[in-house]
Amino acid sequence: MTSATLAAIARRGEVAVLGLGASGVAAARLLTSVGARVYVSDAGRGDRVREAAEALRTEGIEAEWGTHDLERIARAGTVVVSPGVPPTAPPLVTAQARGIPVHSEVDVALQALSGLTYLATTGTNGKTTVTALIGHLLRAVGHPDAIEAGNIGTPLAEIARRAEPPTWASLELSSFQLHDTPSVAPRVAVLTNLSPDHLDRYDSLDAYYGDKMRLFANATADACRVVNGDDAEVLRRTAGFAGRALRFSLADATAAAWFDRAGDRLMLAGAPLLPRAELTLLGDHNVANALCAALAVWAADPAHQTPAARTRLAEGLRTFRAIPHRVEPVGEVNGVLWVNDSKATNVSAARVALEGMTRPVILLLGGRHKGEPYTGLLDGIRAHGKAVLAYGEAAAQVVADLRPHLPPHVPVEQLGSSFEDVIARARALAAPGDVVLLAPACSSYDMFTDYLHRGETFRRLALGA
Ligand code: UMA
Repeated sequence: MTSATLAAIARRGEVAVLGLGASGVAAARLLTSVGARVYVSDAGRGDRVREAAEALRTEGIEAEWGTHDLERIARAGTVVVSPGVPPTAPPLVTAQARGIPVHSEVDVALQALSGLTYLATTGTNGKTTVTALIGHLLRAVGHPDAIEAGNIGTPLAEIARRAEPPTWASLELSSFQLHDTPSVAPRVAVLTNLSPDHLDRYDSLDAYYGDKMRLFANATADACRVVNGDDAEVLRRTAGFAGRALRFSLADATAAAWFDRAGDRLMLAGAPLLPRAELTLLGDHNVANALCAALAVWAADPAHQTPAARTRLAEGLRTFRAIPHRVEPVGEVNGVLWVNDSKATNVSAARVALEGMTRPVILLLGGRHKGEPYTGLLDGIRAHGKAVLAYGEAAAQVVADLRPHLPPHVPVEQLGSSFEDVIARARALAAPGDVVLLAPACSSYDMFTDYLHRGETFRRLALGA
């Protein structure tokens, strides 16, 4: 689709935008700016939704909260959906029954940004870090206006309203967004990995992976994809798509980008790119993220493959810092490194963080239990653990799952719901050379507003502020 179809959407009648979160608000404003008649609704009743509706109303956009007017939506020419609205939601069921075209906010924005060259990243884990890395590397190789958008935080529709939109972008696309983005056609499509997730929304793993695969739906012979060569599921599912396939790998020297462990360096296109020690990110998973992003940017344009561009790519990797709350080293105090992975809200994310540690770990585990057993962390704790501090609502469950399986020299201590006490105990246990890792494997809602609040609190207390 081209930007002409945005005008076509406007002509087709009222556009029903679903959701008053960041995406819905940005889509409503973008569509209004191209002359569409817009009706935005959100079933939520909270202050955030009400305030968003009121803000749009002051701009002359019809917005309603606490309900979706299904009769009105049934008469719409187009429905534009926010990623958090599941396909089973009544307005989407209505749209489907009436044959009304449904587009994601990203799809609408892409149609407005016909001059944009973009790399798009999806996958179960690591996609936010890879998206941020790609944006940083694009700027490093000579696109100073390159931006990051999509699931990473800034809706693409917000970018599309800029008077001078960027010419390059790094987009993070979730499976929810890809579900309704038929026009997606990135310069480079990136798939970090595949593992089970979001099974509260999808009927099956196949349906979840199927939405991820929509990233490649428009791939032609001159398309390019960068995929994880160490992930059999990724290789199997992407094998049939047209275009050039480039792999990154932590072990395979035949991959286009790979980690030469013996030489302790990152390799790109047959030559050394950067010594591992010069990448400040912790853990093998971050080496994979760096290889993936460097390869994607390298592949995106022949101009990124010159010796000068290669030097800038390496410099970009060197200057990239961890994204807050994602295996983020917040500081070293008296020889103890404090690492904030507050975003690790499930067992698999916590396991990746734990396995990336190279020092003895005091692991802070707990919060609101989400139903998964913590036994999935046992191997990582056996390999790296010095102690586990279980806290919050999940504390008793953490102890029950872990303590019977760990040797006595790796204690699992149960604490309460004072995060100050948790940090004080970690400080008492830690010796120079240790790491205190917050990788809670739980949601934060028992003690904090959200994972950001939890991570900020950890940072403040860790640094003794
Ligand atoms: N709603 C209805 N009717 C329904 C169901 C929901 O009106 O039947 C409403 C909700 O009340 C809510 C709105 O619809 O107000 C949905 O908003 P949203 O959840 O899509 O929130 P946005 O603020 O638009 O944020 C979305 C992404 N959120 C989700 O995918 C859940 C953000 O990703 C993204 O940063 C943002 O667009 C900008 O592109 C967040 C996320 O958690 C970070 N993503 C998931 C993840 O990473 O695992 C996929």
